Amino acid sequence: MVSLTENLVAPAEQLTDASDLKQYVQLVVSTAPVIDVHTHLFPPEFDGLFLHGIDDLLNYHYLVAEFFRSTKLSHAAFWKLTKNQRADLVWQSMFVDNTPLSEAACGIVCILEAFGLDTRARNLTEARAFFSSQELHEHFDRVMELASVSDVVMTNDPLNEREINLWNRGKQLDPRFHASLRLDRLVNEWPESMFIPALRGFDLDSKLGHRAITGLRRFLDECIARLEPLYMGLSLPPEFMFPADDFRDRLLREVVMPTAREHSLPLAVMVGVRRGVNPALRTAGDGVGRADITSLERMCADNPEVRLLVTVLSRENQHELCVSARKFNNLMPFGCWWFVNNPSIVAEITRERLEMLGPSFIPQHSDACVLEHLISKWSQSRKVIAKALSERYEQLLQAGRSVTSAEIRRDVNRLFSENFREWVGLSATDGERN
Ligand code: RAT
Ligand code: ZN
Repeated sequence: MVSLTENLVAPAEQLTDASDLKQYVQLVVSTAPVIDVHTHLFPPEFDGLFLHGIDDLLNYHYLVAEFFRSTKLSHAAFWKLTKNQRADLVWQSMFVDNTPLSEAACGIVCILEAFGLDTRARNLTEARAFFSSQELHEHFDRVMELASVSDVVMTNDPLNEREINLWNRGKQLDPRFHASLRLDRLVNEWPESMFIPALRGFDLDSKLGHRAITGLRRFLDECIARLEPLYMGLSLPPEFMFPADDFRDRLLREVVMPTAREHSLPLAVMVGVRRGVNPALRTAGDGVGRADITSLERMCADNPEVRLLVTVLSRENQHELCVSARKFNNLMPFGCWWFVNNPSIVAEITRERLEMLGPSFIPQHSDACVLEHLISKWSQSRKVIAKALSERYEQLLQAGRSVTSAEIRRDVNRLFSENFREWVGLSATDGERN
């Protein structure tokens, strides 16, 4: 990982030439270590959950959704195939019979290229041989290095028995991995969620009586003690309202927010996903809807001592979110999520955030599901962020203020790491929470 302190330009040197400035910003942004604040990755020791290699990459739901636009195969027939058979089909259709023009497809090309593999291969023989010959831990280190990712935040579902069993094995976690406690099922699916085995023994009742609330608080306390998450997380549908007369509202007010306050744990809210729009697509079947940002504002106003990390899925909500962040300094916008993680939209969102919030936001997360996504997603994001940032510095220059190389590095460090570290209380030296 190239250090940002590397003395390529003297720290106090003012960059007064627009093309030097652009080049320097590009260099700094392309190499700066980044904390990936929201992923679906697991460390290699989480057997079965650690996804990597060409077959997992080609089974990524972003690609699967697109594959069905160019095939006559039925969904049912596709899901009957093995993972490798599905990967073969996706490759043939999207990379051999068609040009991989989409962002998700182009990402695969970027990954193959990073490892010197044939991006025009007729089949997956070479790629499979390469990935299966890699020692997992070495490969993991290499990917982190190539992507210049210093830390990865996982998405950990405390109701997922398989995952909890892995945590219970008590293995030492790679210090670059951090947990986040995902509360979707608990909060969005009550009262059905009370029957999930992980919640047995917590004295629950469907109406959420006093004992149930105490039981759920105890459950979260225990999860926090075991996983030491950096934040709690929740995705929400576009129709989410706050306040509301429903179980979700009570769970938020009586369980989640008090837990956030007691443990000084931020809450990440990800708003605008319509789950299961086309169930036949399985994990690829979710859609998007425009959310009510005033509900988020009311959450911020009612809980001034809770730090919220917020991302919204609809392009139409992005500008409103910037305005809300200007009103509530307990709201930290983060990332360009899922359907808005496309260069054209990332460029637009990053520009408006820089214009409206300066360096006080978290520009991107990868949402990587498969290890090597870190390479493709960060490579693309860095290009777009560098461009947006250069434009701001150029504006400054034209307005009459040059910047120094040290200032550029400071800004990038803040955007890529420090804003998150400060928000969640993660120290830079030892990976420990403050
Ligand atoms: O972007 C994605 O991978 C989605 O499928 C979701 O996982 C989403 O990011 C989420 O965290 O709910
Ligand atoms: Zn996600």
